[in-house]
Amino acid sequence: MTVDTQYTLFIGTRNYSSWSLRPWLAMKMADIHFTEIVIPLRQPDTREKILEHSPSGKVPLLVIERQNTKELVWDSFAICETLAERLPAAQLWPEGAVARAFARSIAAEMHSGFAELRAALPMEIIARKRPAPLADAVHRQVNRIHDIWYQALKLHGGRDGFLFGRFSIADAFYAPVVTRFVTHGISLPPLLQEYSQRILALPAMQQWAAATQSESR
Ligand SMILES: N[C@@H](CCC(=O)N[C@@H](CS)C(=O)NCC(=O)O)C(=O)O
Repeated sequence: MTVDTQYTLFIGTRNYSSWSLRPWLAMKMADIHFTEIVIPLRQPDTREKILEHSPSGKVPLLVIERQNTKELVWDSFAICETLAERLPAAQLWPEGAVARAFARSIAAEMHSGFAELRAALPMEIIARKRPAPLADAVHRQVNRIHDIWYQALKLHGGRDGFLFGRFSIADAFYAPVVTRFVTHGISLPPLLQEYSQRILALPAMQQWAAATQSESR
């Protein structure tokens, strides 16, 4: 990593901002040093505050400053791809082409899909909800996530026990889902429960969860 490059990641309220968690976790796991700035969500001036920095009016936003240049990268997927491209040593995607294509596909599937699951089981890290019956579409999407995790772990998961062996952007994209399953009391089969525990036990995840406690809501 070049020492003269400075990274600033703008994120939303940690308890709710699943899109912010994804690149934040990827950066922590890759040991990329960055400054983080939290913009509280769900406030009357949230949009205005985000727009002071991010042209999309959304977080996350990564600001990359180097010498006299300042680049903006918004959107969780674009941020992760940009970091993977610029910092190959961080190995943010799996090494093998087949695993990498699979990892990209499932990260993109999460990024562009699962709307019903997202709406019915929102991320709310500190909450514990009573399990409720799931609508068919949500149930199908929970099952789809089971299939994705099973397939990745069986075909590509290795010694370190992440979806593609070592931690990758794919794990970062599914980390908010892990917390959603806990919050909403969605039970998992043993292999997936172990995977879920591994994600929750990451020091970075614990750091994120601890920080939600001191947030104003
Ligand atoms: N597709 C975008 C979605 C970003 C997004 O929806 N961010 C939410 C917070 S999680 C946001 O900024 N909302 C603006 C608001 O609440 O006013 C991404 O992947 O980064």
